[in-house]
Amino acid sequence: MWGAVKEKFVSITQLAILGGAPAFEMPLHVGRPNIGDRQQFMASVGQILDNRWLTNFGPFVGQFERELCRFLGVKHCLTVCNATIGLEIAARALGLAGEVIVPAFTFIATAHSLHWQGITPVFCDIDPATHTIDPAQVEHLITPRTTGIVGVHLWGRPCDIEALQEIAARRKLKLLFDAAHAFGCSYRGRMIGNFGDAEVFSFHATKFFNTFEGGAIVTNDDDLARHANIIRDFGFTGYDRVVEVGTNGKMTEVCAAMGLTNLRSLDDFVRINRRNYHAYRRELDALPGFHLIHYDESERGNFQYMAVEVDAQEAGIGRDDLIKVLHAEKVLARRYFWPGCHRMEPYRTLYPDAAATLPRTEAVADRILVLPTGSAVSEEDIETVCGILRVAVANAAEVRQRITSHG
Ligand code: T4K
Repeated sequence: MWGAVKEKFVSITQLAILGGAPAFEMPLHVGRPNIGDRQQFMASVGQILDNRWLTNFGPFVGQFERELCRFLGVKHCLTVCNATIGLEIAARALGLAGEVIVPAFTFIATAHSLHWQGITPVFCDIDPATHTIDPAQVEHLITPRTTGIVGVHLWGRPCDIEALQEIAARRKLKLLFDAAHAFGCSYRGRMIGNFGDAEVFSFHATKFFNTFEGGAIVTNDDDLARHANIIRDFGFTGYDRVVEVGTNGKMTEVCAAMGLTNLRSLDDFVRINRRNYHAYRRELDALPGFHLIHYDESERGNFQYMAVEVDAQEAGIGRDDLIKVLHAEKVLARRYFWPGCHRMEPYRTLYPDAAATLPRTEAVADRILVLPTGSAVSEEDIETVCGILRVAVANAAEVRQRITSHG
């Protein structure tokens, strides 16, 4: 058997999907926000109100950007209102146009940030071992219209950066990284943020490090930083002087204050995520058909996504049925990033045959299950979640039958 089953979950009849009471009273979310020292944050809010300086590059944004540069060891950091706008600004500042190669297995914002500005995202398959863009296929997708590659450090695990840099340099393409998941992670001992032409982080509420909404474009390229800075501020270079099309990408002071507060607790957030990751490993590694993603612990990581691939053959029950079982227990597990960008509009209509060229994306998207973690999730919660999964797997046929008969 697979270790001790939690007392509540010794028998199939206790599952909520079979009529039992839900395991949790309140929903257990995949990524509740981590929140640092409230007093420090509230004091900063008071300071902002006293300053009467709420946005437009105030002192909190300035300090936050300087601290991020120091933490990451990068020359330039431009905070933004969210990572989607950050990707749009970075793409425009880099002069991306025509076609840009992106993984299909990512959050839709990666593709939309390009399509929004008339750039064609060309979907590339992933390496099934890392879930990141496959450099070998990138090479095959390059055409005379290709201007760049956008790699995504999915789950905070870096892309094959060296291979992508080599291709980009040889084929004279721009290389941008969507580092939405990878704040606080390193690649070969160097912090993510230092690679490609630029990298973009997300500080959304659901990320392990948040500024409510927010993000940052980071780069070591002076000209690119200067250009992105102008685009972030409507195209202004001074009072009454606009030199190009820009947008409003600014971060507010209150978001920067949240960032400064949460930076102080960053190590705690990582420690808790790492503890949770190992708790899941202990509970699920021996469960048939459950393949947890691995984090390379010789590098810095944030452990913020607890992603599992479920092999329906080995487990006797598929990912979608397990989601139903978990949701009935108020465990709101997710299927990030099913069904893949190529199966969402407008790409689904534009490229109806894309799935045939993305077999590994398709396979992983059909198996992926993302479980709750973060500072709102305790080891006891994890034991309960894993107890539910064990009972569902041990009684797979009956659970499947119940789900089928109840639609
Ligand atoms: N690139 C990649 C690879 C990304 O994953 C993302 C965003 C981006 C780019 C774009 O970054 P941003 O423009 O967002 O900065 C969420 C987030 O909205 C999104 O930021 C994130 N990736 C994506 C993976 O997940 P949803 O639609 O799944 O979020 P939602 O509202 O269902 O929330 C997720 C969970 O968190 C729920 O279980 C509820 C809980 N929650 C949520 C919020 C907002 C809370 O407990 N408190 C909260 O305040 O997209």
